[in-house]
Amino acid sequence: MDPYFNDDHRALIHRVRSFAEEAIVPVARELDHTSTFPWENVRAMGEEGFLGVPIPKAYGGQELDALSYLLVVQELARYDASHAITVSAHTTLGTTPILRFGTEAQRERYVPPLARGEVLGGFGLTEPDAGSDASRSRTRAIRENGGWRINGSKIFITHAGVGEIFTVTAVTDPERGSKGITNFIVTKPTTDPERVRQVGMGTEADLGYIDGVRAGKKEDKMGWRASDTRELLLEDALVPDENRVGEEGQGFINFMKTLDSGRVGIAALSLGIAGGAVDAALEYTNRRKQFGRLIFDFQPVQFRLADLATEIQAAKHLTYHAAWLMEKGRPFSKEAAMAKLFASELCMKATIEAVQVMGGAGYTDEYPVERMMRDAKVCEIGEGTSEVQRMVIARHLVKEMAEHM
Ligand code: COS
Repeated sequence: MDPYFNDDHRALIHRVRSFAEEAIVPVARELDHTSTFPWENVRAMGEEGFLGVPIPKAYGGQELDALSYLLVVQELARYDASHAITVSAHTTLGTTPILRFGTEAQRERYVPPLARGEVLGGFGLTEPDAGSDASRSRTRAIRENGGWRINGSKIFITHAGVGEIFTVTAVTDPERGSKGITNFIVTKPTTDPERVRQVGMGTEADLGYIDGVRAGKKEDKMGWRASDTRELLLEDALVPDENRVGEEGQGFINFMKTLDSGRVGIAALSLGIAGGAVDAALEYTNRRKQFGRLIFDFQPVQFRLADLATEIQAAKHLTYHAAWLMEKGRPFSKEAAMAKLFASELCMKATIEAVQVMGGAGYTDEYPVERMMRDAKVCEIGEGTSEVQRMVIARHLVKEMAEHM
């Protein structure tokens, strides 16, 4: 029995697994092959409340704790990482910046449709010349008629096509570096009008779309193929000042805070993939025989799976500890980076090992581990590469050392 979970957490895990087995398992392979966004399942996840797990009820959410949210992401990823990143990017990146840093009017207008899963959201930070070095943003916002004229391009943006509400960064004072960056809410219509009409969610025309905000080319990705990733273009977009989120110059720091939570989400997603891969390998090696005995009965296979199970347990402690700090409102930036670093590198390793012990079968799409292996790679890249996580951790170590001197 896991000491972190209460009965509500256990019931939630059960509910997510039942949903995934019924709705995701039958279609995950096809969605991956065709790189199709799973609109029906997204609507169903909205109905289940999975698109607003930690959001207060007053704003249309479920008002569950941080661990509940992470468990939803983790359990979805056990079956399909694309569904999990859709929930994670929509919730942490798409919804929480407005909830945490927005005005009451912004919260009331934008959070309920997001938390109820009526429209999808995202956030726009990365640019062609500003990836790991996120404060090098070139997207420019210039004051005009009491609003802001914004020009620039955001790349690798989850939901840039399917989504309608985004919080983006733009430079409002180029002289001030990371302190000259501000956040704005921008809106655009979904790129899938016919599909959203069929499924009955995904668009909200009275959001009032902003001219000049549009999605660019869809990325053809190695993994997370059923999630939507595109460029988000801001072309002479006139954004009213009432869409500014937080104070001028606070945009970079607010996005860094958002990414701290996002990184714990990626740790949970990585844990889900790793757990799914080890389960698949355990099941297969306890069924298939070679040289007259079960593959699992070869000690090197047992040792590999035992090591992975141990490391998954360690990753759980790191991730749930970061969640606990987050829930208590304590600093958790270092712990988030540690959890994300360890869990994402573990999920890459676990999926490679799962394919290896399953041999030829693991390498085919008859089993989900080859997809998991492709899905794992981006966990070491998205929401800050492993190198960025190590930079963040190292900076905390130096700071802590200075504090203790
Ligand atoms: N919480 C609160 N404040 C933070 C913060 C955090 N997690 N991280 C940085 N800040 C603050 C710093 O304290 C600093 O403020 P002061 O000047 O008042 O001290 C300010 O933000 C600038 O921070 P820093 O100097 O560390 O910025 P750098 O330009 O050196 O960037 C890294 C730091 C590399 C850590 C940052 O750019 C980063 O995380 N890059 C990766 C971005 C990323 O994850 N992209 C993926 C997006 S995909 S969704």
